[in-house]
Amino acid sequence: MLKLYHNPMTRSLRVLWLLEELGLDYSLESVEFVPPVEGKLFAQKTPTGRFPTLEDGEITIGESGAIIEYLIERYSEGRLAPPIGSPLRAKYLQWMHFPEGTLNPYVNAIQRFAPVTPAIVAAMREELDIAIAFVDDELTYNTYIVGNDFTGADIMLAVSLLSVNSLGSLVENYTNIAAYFARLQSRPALVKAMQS
Ligand SMILES: N[C@@H](CCC(=O)N[C@@H](CS)C(=O)NCC(=O)O)C(=O)O
Repeated sequence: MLKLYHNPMTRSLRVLWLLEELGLDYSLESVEFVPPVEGKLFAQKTPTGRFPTLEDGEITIGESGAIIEYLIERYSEGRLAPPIGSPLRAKYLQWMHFPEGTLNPYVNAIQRFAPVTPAIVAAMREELDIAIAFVDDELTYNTYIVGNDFTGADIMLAVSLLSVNSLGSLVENYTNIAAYFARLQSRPALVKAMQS
């Protein structure tokens, strides 16, 4: 049985969204988010100390990207990812890892250091803006981030873009991203995940 330790304000939204997209049976344990104290990370009340955490029988797994890849590999029956070895696979992997590898480090740093180091934060915002423009450009000709089909990489990216959005008016500034958000928000699986 799949069990997700969930808090709606966190990256566990990614996993919940995917569980809904795949139509899997799962149980949800809603867990309160404890604001991290300096030097005390991994203190959330989940088996890994962070969100998201998924249990699948004997298996316990953290890291949202790893969980998305694991669930798709194990349960999607070929959906939501280009097959291994296919031409689109490299692009899929790039966009699967871009959100946590490139976007979120800026978001985390801006949120953490905004009150104390405005000059550094301003520089990071500029760099983040360049990364966002790169995403917007990629969406010029594509319906989804890897091409015409919705994949797990969209789940990874969209939730990072929501975090970026919480820092400013991203959607208004980037028309391709705004249209992409509108397309994603019409997906019943996301609507359901956002209600939990
Ligand atoms: N790269 C990790 C980041 C996990 C993460 O930072 N989770 C946050 C909530 S979105 C958290 O649990 N923070 C509390 C902590 O790290 O102690 C992922 O994608 O799962």
